[in-house]
Amino acid sequence: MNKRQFIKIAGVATAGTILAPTLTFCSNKPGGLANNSPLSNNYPFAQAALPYAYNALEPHIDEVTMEIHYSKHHAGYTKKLNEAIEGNSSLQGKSIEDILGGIKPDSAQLNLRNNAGGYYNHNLYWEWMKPGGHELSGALVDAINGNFGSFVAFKTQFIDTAKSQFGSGWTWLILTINGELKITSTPNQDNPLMTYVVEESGYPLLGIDIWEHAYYLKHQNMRVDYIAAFFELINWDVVSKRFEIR
Ligand code: MN3
Repeated sequence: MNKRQFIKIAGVATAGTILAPTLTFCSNKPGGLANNSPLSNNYPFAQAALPYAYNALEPHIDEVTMEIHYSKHHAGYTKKLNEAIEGNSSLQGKSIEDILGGIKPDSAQLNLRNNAGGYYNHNLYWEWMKPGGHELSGALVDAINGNFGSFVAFKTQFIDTAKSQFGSGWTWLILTINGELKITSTPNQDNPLMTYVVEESGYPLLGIDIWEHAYYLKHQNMRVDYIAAFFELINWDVVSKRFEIR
């Protein structure tokens, strides 16, 4: 099946006469999750359940980091996202993907941008990891080989991008509207679905949180050790399913 059939580009004219391509994906999956989570995908947004115990990713990611990351940081983004939408009826019926796709890069939307991104990115981040990881297989193998030359070349580029990101943010493997796989990075809690905001938009297949709160207790300044640890945990089954439903 042609993946492009699943990706439509719509020119969107707004009151501000801004014309920008908007990525439209045929996913009604809650919060971008690849499973059949019963979460509602619109306001009020609920934090995705952590699919394993806080200590399940030891020794790669420690229990205290996971507990603080999930119960403080992610819970905080979720709460603040709902507060940002509370008085905004135009956003209340929208999916999180539609909200992300409509965010404009102006200061009036900065709070929504930060918290919508933080909410969505972490829902995915927990799912992208699994104790013991999961082997890469299926159609994504060919796509990675075709786009990067080899899995080793992909991994090298992903690690180099993540370790050289300045400050807090995320490094992504995205599927572009042209059906290409690319590695990108975004600052803060920006997300590749934020078409108006990011340099290169696309559908996030995989992402790593490279905020220090994700690793500093265990790995301190050795971000590269955390990135290597993340690779031991990647649930490639989830990544592949995100690729295959596009
Ligand atoms: Mn985080």
